[in-house]
Amino acid sequence: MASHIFECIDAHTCGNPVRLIVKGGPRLEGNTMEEKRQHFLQEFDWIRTGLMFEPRGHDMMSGSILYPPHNPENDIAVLFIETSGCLPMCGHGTIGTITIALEKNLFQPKIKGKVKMETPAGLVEIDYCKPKDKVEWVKLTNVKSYLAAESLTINSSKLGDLYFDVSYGGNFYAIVDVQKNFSGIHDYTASELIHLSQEIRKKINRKYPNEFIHPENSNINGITHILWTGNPIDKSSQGRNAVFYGEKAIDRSPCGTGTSARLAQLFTKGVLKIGEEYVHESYIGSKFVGKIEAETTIKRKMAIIPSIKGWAKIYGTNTITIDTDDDPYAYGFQV
Ligand code: PYC
Repeated sequence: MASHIFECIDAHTCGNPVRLIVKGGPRLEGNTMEEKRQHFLQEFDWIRTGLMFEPRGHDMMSGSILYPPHNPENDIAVLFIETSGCLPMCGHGTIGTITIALEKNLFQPKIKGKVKMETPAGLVEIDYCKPKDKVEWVKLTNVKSYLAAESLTINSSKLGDLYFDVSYGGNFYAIVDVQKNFSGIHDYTASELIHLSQEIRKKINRKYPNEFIHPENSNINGITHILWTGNPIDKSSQGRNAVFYGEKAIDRSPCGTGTSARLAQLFTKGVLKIGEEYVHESYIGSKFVGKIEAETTIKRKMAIIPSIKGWAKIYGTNTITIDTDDDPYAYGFQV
C-alpha cells in the first residue's frame, strides 16, 4: 500500500510547533526509547522527513509519537521527530506533547497532576496543571545536565574569533555568550543568526571531533544546537536566547533542552544557585521558567537536575497522507 495516513494534532509551545502523530506511527522494536529511536532511524526516517519537511512541514517543524512505557511504573514513552532528526530529548516538544495528550485524553496518568515519561535521553518527570479541560502549564524535570567544556574558540568568517562553552541539557549545545565580537541576539535578525550558526556548527564539529559524547549513551554525541544569548525584552527576565537547530531553524520557544544546558553552564560557573529561578526568553519573547532543582553528578562530573515550566496551545487537527507511489515529494524536501 502506497498511501500512508497519519492522524495528527498540531499545537505550539510558546510559539514553536509540535505535531503529535496520534495514528499511523510505526511499530518499533526495542526495550527502551533509545533502542526504539535507533530502529525508527534505520527503517522509518521517511515518516519524519515526510511529516516535518516541506511541503507538509517547514523549517521549524517538530513532532512526536507516543508509545506505551517499557517500565510499568511509568505512564508513557515518547519519540521526538524533528527537522533535525530524532532528538534524544526535546523540552518544547515535551510540553506540547503532554498538553495535547492530556487535553485529548490519549492516556491516563497513574497519579493526577504527574506524568513519568520515558524519552531516549532518559526518564523525565512531569507536573502539570489542568483545572478543567485545558492544561494551564507543564513543568518537566529534565535529565541530568552538565557543562562539558569552557572557553573553546571558533572562527566565524563574519564575526571573527568567538568563544563558546559546550553544555548538555538533553542535546549538546555550543553556547555563545555576548563578547567582543558578538554584541547579542538583539542586534541580529533570525536569518543572520541562522547563517552564522550554519557555518560555526560545521566548523566546531570539524575542529572538535568525537569530543562531546554523552558518558552514558554514546549515541548522543556532537554539537547539534547553537545557543546565542542576548538582552531580554522584558527587564524582569534573566536571559534571552536564540537556539539554532536543524538546517534553518531558530526556536520560537525558549528551548527546554537549551535552557537546561544554560542552567548547567551558569550553575557550574557560580552564577546560579540551587532553587533559583531563571526566566528565559525566546527570540520572539515567549518565556520558560527554568530552575535548578538539585545538584548531582554524571560519571563524577558536576551536573544538575533542571526543571522547565511552560505552556502550549492546540490549534488544529490534521489528517496527512504520504503517497509514496504517486507523490514525488512524498519524503519531503528542504531548500
Ligand atoms: O525545546 O528542547 C527544546 C528544543 C530542541 C529543539 C527545538 N526545541
